[in-house]
Parts: sequence; C-alpha cells; structure tokens
Amino acid sequence: AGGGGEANSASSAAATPRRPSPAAAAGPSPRDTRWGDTSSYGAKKKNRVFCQLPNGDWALCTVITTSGDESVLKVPEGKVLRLKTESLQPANPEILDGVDDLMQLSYLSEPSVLYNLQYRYSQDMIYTKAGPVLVAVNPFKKVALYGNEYIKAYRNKTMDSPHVYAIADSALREMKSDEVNQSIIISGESGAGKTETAKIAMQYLASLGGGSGIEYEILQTNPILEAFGNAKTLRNDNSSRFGKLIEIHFSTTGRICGAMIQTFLLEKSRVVQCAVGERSYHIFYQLCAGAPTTLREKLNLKKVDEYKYLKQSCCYSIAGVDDAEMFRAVTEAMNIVHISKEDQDNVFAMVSAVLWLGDVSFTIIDNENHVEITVEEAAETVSRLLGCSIEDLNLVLSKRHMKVNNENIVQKLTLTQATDTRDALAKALYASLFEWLVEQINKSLSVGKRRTGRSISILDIYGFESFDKNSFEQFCINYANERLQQHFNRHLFKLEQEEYVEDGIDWAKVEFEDNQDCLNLFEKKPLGLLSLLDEESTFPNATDLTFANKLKQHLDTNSCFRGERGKAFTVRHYAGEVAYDTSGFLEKNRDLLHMDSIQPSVADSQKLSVAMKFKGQLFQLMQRLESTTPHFIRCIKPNNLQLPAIYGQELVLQQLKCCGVLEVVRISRSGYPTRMTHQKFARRYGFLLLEDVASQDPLSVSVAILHQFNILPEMYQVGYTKLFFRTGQIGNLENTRNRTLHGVLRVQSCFRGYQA
Ligand code: AD9
Ligand code: MG
Repeated sequence: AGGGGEANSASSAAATPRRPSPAAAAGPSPRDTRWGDTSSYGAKKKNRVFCQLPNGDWALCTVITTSGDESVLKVPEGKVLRLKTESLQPANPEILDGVDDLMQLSYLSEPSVLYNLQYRYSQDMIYTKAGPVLVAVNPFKKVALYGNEYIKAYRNKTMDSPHVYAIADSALREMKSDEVNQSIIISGESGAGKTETAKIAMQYLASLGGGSGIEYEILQTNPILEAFGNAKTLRNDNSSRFGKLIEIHFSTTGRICGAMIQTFLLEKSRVVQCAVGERSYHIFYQLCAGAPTTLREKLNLKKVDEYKYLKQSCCYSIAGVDDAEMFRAVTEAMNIVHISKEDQDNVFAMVSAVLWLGDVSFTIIDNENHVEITVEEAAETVSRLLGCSIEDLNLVLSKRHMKVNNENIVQKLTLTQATDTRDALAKALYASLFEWLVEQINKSLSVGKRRTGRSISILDIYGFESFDKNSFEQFCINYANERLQQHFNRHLFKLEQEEYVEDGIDWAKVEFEDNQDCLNLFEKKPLGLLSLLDEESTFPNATDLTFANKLKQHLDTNSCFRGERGKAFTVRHYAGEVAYDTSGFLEKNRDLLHMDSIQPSVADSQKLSVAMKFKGQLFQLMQRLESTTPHFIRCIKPNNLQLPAIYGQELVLQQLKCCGVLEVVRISRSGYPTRMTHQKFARRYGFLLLEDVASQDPLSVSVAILHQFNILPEMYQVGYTKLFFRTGQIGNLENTRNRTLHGVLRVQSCFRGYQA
C-alpha cells in the first residue's frame, strides 16, 4: 500500500472534458474536523440540511425558521415540513455537491454520501471514488463513458475522473513500476454490474495490444463463458452462475502475452431445474434458436418449449436479446479461440444430449417401483449423441453398481432414484462440458514460454446472496464472500493501521467490522459448518434433519450461529443474517459420489465433497490474491427493477454499509495514504533545499524539506522509518520538483546548444 492512493486522490479534483466534474470548482478539499459526524443539525446559521421524509428517504432541504426544538423546512418540490431540529443532519456546502471522491466531503454522514452518489448518478457520472475504492453505480442503460477516445484519454492522463479505466491504468502502472502482480477485485450483489465492469477493465487492458491478436482472443472468451455459464434470473437477465478469475499476463514491454482463466463452482442444479420466470443457461436457447438446419437435424433439436428441463420455468426469451444472433456470436468467438469446428459440433451434441436427457422417461417393471428406461425418441437421441448403446444408458440410469466386501453388487433403482440419477448425469455432463471449454480456452490463451511472471488478475465472483429460501449454493457463495470481505478488511483497515502503529506514529484507531468469527464458524475443525457438513455427508443414514440437529448441538454457542426450527439455521454474515434451509445440503455436497457406476475411475478421484473442493479452490484463490496489490471496485445496484434513472436510497445504503465503504472513506480521510522512507524522501526532494545538507542524515534532510515547503504539521507524521502524508500533500512537492527539473533540463539544453 502506499503511493497509489496519492496519484488518484491528488488528481481527483480534475474534471472530465465532457462532463465537468463539480469537484474541479471545489479545489482542495476543506478539512473539516467534524468528518464522519452524524450528530444532529446544530449550527443554525447553515440552512442546507438533510431531513428524513415519511417514506424513509433523505431529502436535501432548506431551513426556513427554527423555533424551540422544531424547524420549518422547505423540501424538494416546494413542500413545507415541520420537524424536530435534532432529527436533521447537516448538509455539505453546495460547492461540494457531486465531488468525485467521497473523501472530500466535510460531512461524511449517510445522507451526504447517498446524496453525493445520487447527484452524480443523475448526471451519468456512475463512478465515484471512496478513498482507495472505486464505487460503480449500475446505470442500467448505455452511458457514453467508454471506447477508444476515453481509453486514450485515460492512458494519456488527460482525463482522470473516477473510472474503471483509471483503475486498470493504475494497476498497469503499479505492475510496471513496482514489479508486483496486481489484482482488480470486483464485488457487489447480483445484478450490480460486476461482469460488465470486469469486461470494461479487460477492454482497457486489451487496448494495449499484444500482437498476434491475443488481446482479441481474450475478449472473445466472454461471450463463450457467458453463453455456458450465465442465465436469466429474477435479479439479472445475464446473471453469472459461476465465479471467475482471469489472470492476464504481460511481457516485459508491457504488452499482453497470454491469459489464464479459473472458474469456481458452476451452479449445476440450474440445468435440471430453475425457478419460474428464470431460464437455464443461455446456450440451450441459443442453440435451439440459432443452429443451422444441418446441425439442427443432426442433433435432433426441438423448440425450447418442448423440452422438459426448459419448460418448467415458463420463460424462454429475454427482452431485447436475439438468441439466434447470440448463437452466431458464440460460434464466432469459439472460432477465434481456436476451438475446431469438429469440437464445436461435439460441444453442441453434448448440449443437445443434456436437453434430451430431461425427456428420458422410465417404465415401472415390478411392484417395488423398480424401473427400466423407456425406449423412445429421447433415450434413442441421448444414446446416439453420447455415443453409447441404449442398454448402456439403461444400465447407468436404472441400476446402481456397488462394491461390498470386494463383490460387485447391482441394485435396481426405483422411479425416484432413477430420475435423480438421470438428473445427476445431466448436471455432471454439463459441468464437465463447462470445465472442458475453460480448459480449451486456457490452452488457446496459454502464456507458455512467454511467461514473464507479471500479471493483472480480474476477479468477478458472485456477490453475497440472501433470498427467501437459501440453499447449499447460497451457503457456498456467502462463505466465499466472507473470505473476500476479510481480504478487503485486511488490506484497507488492518494492514493500513498496523503500518501506522509499527512506525510509531500518532494514530487513533478506527474500528471496523471484523468477520473472523464468522469465518471461524465455517472453517473451524472439527466443529465448524464445513467439517460437520462433511462428516454428516459420509453417513449413509444421515438426513438433512440430522445434519441440522448436529449443527444446533455443536454450534449453538457460537455468536454467528442460530439454530432454527426444523431443518433450518441462521448465519450472521458481515452483510446481514441469512437463514439457510438444509434441504438437499447433503445430496448436493456429496454430489457425484454415488455416480461411480458411470466411470469408477473418475469417481475415485472425486471423493472430495463439493464444499471441501470449493474451500480448497478458495484458499488457493486467496493465496494468489495475497501476492498481488489489490484494487477494489464495489458495484452498487440502485434498484431491483433493472431500470435506468431509479435510485433507491435504502437499497444503495444497505449495499454501502454491508461492504464497509463508509469505514474505508473514514480511514482514508483520517489516515495518511502516502508514505515514503526517510531515505527515499531525502533523495527525491533533497536537491530542492536551499541550504547545504550533504552531510546530514536522511531524517534531518527530510525534516528540512518539510520546513522549507511549509508543510503543515497536521498534514504529515514522521515515523521511525517513514514519513506519512495526508492526501494531496505530495502532489505539491512533486509539482515543485518537476518544475525545477524541467528548468534544469532547459538550462542544460540551452547550454548544449551554446556549446554546439
Ligand atoms: V451477477 O452476480 O452475475 O447476477 P453482475 O455480474 O453483478 O450480476 P452484470 O454485470 O451482469 O451484473 O450487470 C447486470 C446488467 O446491468 C447488465 O446486463 C447491464 O444491462 C447493466 N449494466 C451493468 N453495468 C453497466 C454499465 N457500466 N453500463 C451499462 C450496465 N449497463
Ligand atoms: Mg455477473
């Protein structure tokens, strides 16, 4: 951590050429000591205040009169209200309206922050800095902020208002200057704009070019992964149902030389069932709508509303999306990442096989409900597409093969068991297909020998989820979010403050919500949620209820855990409480474990439960992120309707609160974001001194510089090894240094000219 914050915040007062940022007029931010002050409106002289309207929203209004403990206020739209004076919150002066870094606000109260973001949002300024974090409010419409002109402007630094491009640019610069790998960590709720933001960052990095079209290949991985891993949900028409980390590698000359994609926990259950109004994965609909006639006949494709798997949610299309057109885009993208025509046909054969599997039915053959596969179009098509006989398919779907005391035993399945097995096969096929695609993409983008060790990783992982009914998927997703939140906390609160303390500077600690307890609840052995889940998953007779009871028995004393009636339990996450229903937990965690009839060798290597595999992946991810300099982007969803120009204050506030954005601003404001060792500082600015200090130690030189440049005592602190500066301070020194160097260079070149 260090210098990076300075560059951003020092420049944040500059304006966009297109939409002048109000911050430009504000100049250096006034340092009001009442930062973070949420005390009520007291000073009667000011008449701009925030009051809370009956609907709970905060409105900026003016005080007309104050008498006794009541004030008469003019609220927007000209209405007049009488309210208790103590319920009012002070508003910032007009000159601070819409500042592009929340750090510049004198009052950092909730209404001020909400108002500032809303003010900018209404003018399509969707990006705002919150100290080191970029906040992106989803516009739900096209905004004219992207494309080559903007990319150039950010590259040349002629534009520096907050933007994803600016983040990508500083990641690049820091990668080069510090020779440290970087990461851009994007978080936010479903539909908040993470995937779009990740693509915008990729676009910026790709614009650097790489030669041989590698940068174009990297961009083309998006349509493929979205087709196979995204779906329409009630929250987002293009919801990612997997997590993704893309590591983009650069050569020493700063050009892209390859990339590697890692995906996390694809939501497999969607293949066989999804909620009314949602869709399964896009590719199913795209294939049915867009396959050319020959392919259509070869795969025996039907219309989407004729497949059982797709029929159950009564939703086949997405407003404004042409699935046939998308199909062409996906095949084109597959061409670009070098997936051969033959492989593409095989991929689509698997997609069709999965759809037809849903239509495979069974015939009951005895009075114990045992079944055989019904030989008809569905079974015939599936076996043809998978390249197996109908007998083989029957063997796999209607019987279970087990080894007991070294003897092979075949057990007949009942209708329910066979149907479950069929669905498990569909899910497994689809998940393997997805993994295979990622593997092919990685081969095509492979860095190979060109690897330089320098990279920028972009993480787009599902945000925190809390629904009416939360199952195993939410359990894993929210666990991942706890880990990421800890990473965020560590970098923005803990490490930052530890550095102050270590270097012995005067520092009043800022408290933040630590989520270690919740992580312990998940990870502790042997009595944590994950280990108890795994233990229960290995008992053949365990049920979701016995699992729930086990949790209650062992975890009820944990402050982040609460047992609920029946099969439910509640976890107190950093972002709020979530009630989980254990129905299906064990089954989903065991996953393929009893599918060993299909391919014993595969099953043997997959004995790891889903939760354990996920935990392993997550640890690996965190390890990788730990070795990078992180850049955080928090996406905010301003409404649940996916509509432009609607800004729901409560919804926005809840998202700001749960991810700790306000605390980050508080720390950054009261903190010293720029730091430099005494040596470096003395070396960099010592030559500007008027007196001769050649014989002095770095600390004395540093102090002399501070004095000569009249840097106010409250603007810096001198630590044991480093100097710490408040935002904007180094900027002035740098300007003087540049001017001086420039002058020296001019004199030198004049001198050379004279000599010549
Ligand atoms: V989920 O957790 O995968 O369900 P995301 O990824 O956070 O979710 P996504 O990026 O898919 O959300 O954004 C949702 C929709 O918001 C997009 O499909 C766009 O229609 C819209 N969006 C998001 N960001 C922008 C933007 N910068 N400009 C225009 C945007 N539209
Ligand atoms: Mg997404």
